[in-house]
This record gives sequence, C-alpha cells and structure tokens, in this order.
Amino acid sequence: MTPFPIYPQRLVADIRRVLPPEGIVALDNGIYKIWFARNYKAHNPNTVLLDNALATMGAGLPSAMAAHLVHPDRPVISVCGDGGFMMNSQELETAVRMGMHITVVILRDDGYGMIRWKQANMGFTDFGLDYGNPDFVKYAESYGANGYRVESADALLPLLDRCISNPGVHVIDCPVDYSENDRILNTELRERAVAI
Ligand SMILES: Cc1ncc(C[n+]2csc(CCOP(=O)(O)OP(=O)(O)O)c2C)c(N)n1
Repeated sequence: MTPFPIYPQRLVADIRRVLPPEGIVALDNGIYKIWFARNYKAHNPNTVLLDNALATMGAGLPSAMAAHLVHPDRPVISVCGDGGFMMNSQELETAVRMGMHITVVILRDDGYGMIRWKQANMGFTDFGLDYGNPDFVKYAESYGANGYRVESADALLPLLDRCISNPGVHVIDCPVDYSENDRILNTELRERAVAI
C-alpha cells in the first residue's frame, strides 16, 4: 500500500512522469519548492518556473496562466501550497473566463509547511502555523472550474494525466505528508554536508 497523504518526493516523481519534456511546471512558494529543486529533472529550458529570489507566495497560479498564454499548446501544471494558493486563488475567475487549460495541484497540509520546517531548523517551538481551508473541490466549482480530491497516492498520476489531456481549468486538492521534511531536509542534509 503506497503511503497517503502523499509524500512530496512521490508528487515530484509523478509530475515528472506525466509531463512531456516541453510541459511546464509553475511553482508557488512553499516547502515543496525545495523538493522540486532537488528532485525534478528539467528536460528543456524554462520548463520549471521557480521563483527563488523574492519567493513570493501567490505567484503559482498567475505564472501558470501566463505560461499557458505564451505556450497554449503545452501542458501546464501549477503546484501550490494551500497558503500560497489562497493568496491569489481569485484568479481562477480569470482563467475560467479566458477559457484556459491549466492544472493546479494544491498541496494541503492545513498550515505554513515551509515555516514549520524553518522553525524546526532554528530550534523554535511549533507555534502559530496551522489554519483551516475551504473545501477546495467546491471552491473550484464555484468559479466554474473542475475540482478533484485525491484519495490515494496511486490516484494522482492518472488524474494528472486526465487533467492535462482535457482542456479546462482543473484544481486538485492533494493532501500531503510533510512529516519527513525536518529529518531529511534539516538533519540528514546537514550530516551529509559535514561528511563531505
Ligand atoms: C507573500 C509572502 N508572504 C510570506 C512569505 C514567507 N513564506 C514563505 S513559504 C511560507 C509558507 C508557505 O505555506 P504554503 O503555501 O501552505 O506551502 P507549504 O510550505 O505548506 O507547502 C511563507 C509564509 C512569502 N514567501 N511570500
């Protein structure tokens, strides 16, 4: 049985598997960005939109829309955290109105995962990072988009395939398991760096 909620490593692998070499992944800003930076192999230039400078949350959905406008013939998948998605989710209205074809994966951990990871790394207590979310399926549908909820890790890949193959605005609510972020990306990375 594949673990569920999905591990970020599995998500990165599934998105790589489902996208053709010219497909575009547009990332918002959250801890999954680190997993993509480490594990996602780009086959062509400008196929991974990753803002690592100002790292502005809320950019994932609009950058996917822009990528679609520039390359309407290519599949575009945006990956957002629930926090970042909710900062600009109203742009779903624009995407639907303009008849775009994009797929948005919302990694739902009901919290600010990246800040949790950073606070753990700095030895701070886990404080003030949890929040609730709307029902993302109903939320997407209220804009006239298609909403889906992933119920098992193995269901994600075929769903992504269906979404990138069928024109429309597709929003996927995908529960994510971030329990390994601290061990792998804080402790083990540090140990490795010292060993090298
Ligand atoms: C506009 C903005 N506000 C705050 C931050 C600082 N910040 C970086 S990541 C992050 C949390 C991201 O949470 P979420 O979008 O749910 O993604 P997760 O890390 O949980 O996958 C915050 C608050 C930022 N980069 N941009």
